[in-house]
Amino acid sequence: MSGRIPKKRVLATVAAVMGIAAWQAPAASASVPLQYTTNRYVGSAVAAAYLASETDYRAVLTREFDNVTPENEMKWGTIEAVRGQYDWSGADAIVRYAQTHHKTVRGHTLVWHSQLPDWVGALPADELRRVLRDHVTTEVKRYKGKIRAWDVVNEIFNEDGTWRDTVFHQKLGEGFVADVFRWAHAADPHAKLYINDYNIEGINPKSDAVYNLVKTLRRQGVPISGVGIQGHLSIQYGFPGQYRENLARFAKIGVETAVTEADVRIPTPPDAAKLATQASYFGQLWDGCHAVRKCVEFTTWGFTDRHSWVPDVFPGEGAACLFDENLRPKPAYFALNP
Ligand code: 9MR
Repeated sequence: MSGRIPKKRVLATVAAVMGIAAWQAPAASASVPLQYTTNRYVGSAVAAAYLASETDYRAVLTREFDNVTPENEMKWGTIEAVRGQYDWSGADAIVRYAQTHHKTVRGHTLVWHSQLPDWVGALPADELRRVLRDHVTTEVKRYKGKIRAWDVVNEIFNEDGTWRDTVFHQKLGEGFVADVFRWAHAADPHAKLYINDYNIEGINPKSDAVYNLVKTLRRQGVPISGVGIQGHLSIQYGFPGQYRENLARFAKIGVETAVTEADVRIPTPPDAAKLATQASYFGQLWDGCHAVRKCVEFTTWGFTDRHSWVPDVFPGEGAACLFDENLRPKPAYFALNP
């Protein structure tokens, strides 16, 4: 993340030059928004609907973060649910918001087995390949110059490191990955291009598979710039082992890393002890990213417990975000911004 000066340091320097006493955070209330405390991009997933309808949601997002990731608006199932009928409205609204507020955008996601329209899955191999090339090219070109980084392929491996059985893998073979990176690069040569997955925070068979694939693709000259580590954690399962070592090994082979979807779910109801454990997990994710060269971004999967995918998918768990339902910062927030 060369070239970016920590904004907190800039503020301190300005204060020093002006003869103002060094800035001090009041106890338990950080008055410097998170985005100004770090030289990493700090982002959140965002939903266009809430951005339009909830003033307080929009205000906290604008204040705290300098990157946004559309939570669902750029997925194939959203933009082309019916073949040939495009709906860019949500994606356009988020990109417009980002441009107006000088925030970067992480595009999410071009190729994913989930939220994939049925018509795509039904195509024969040769047509699927053509349609996939069109899809990647059309979407990347539409936002050319406006997306800092794309999650090009999402969740292509199983937990044991074998390839996930998707229509793309079944019909096109492993080569579809190199193809989509090349098409995306041709459509926007300046965008960073990532592979993204969950349960690859630590060193394990799945992160080994990502590591080996990235090494191979780099050797073949495929334009892949980074690895997105989603960071969906639960306080029930312990913090992933060898997280920093994992980030470091990717840096060593020349690719960026980003924490792309961090949240830490807890069995509900939350209490002080659970929130403290959650804060420690968030802190470890954040600190590890800051400790490793080339970990350039820390993005959370939503910022408020008011809107989170967790309770829908994990009944009995929730409260996974940095801010509570009323947009009050939780202990986890103060672990990142003391
Ligand atoms: O948060 C997203 C939720 O609103 C959608 O219903 C869901 C669809 O599968 O996708 C969620 O986001 C996922 C992301 O796109 C990829 N990594 C896992 C995220 C949580 O499921």
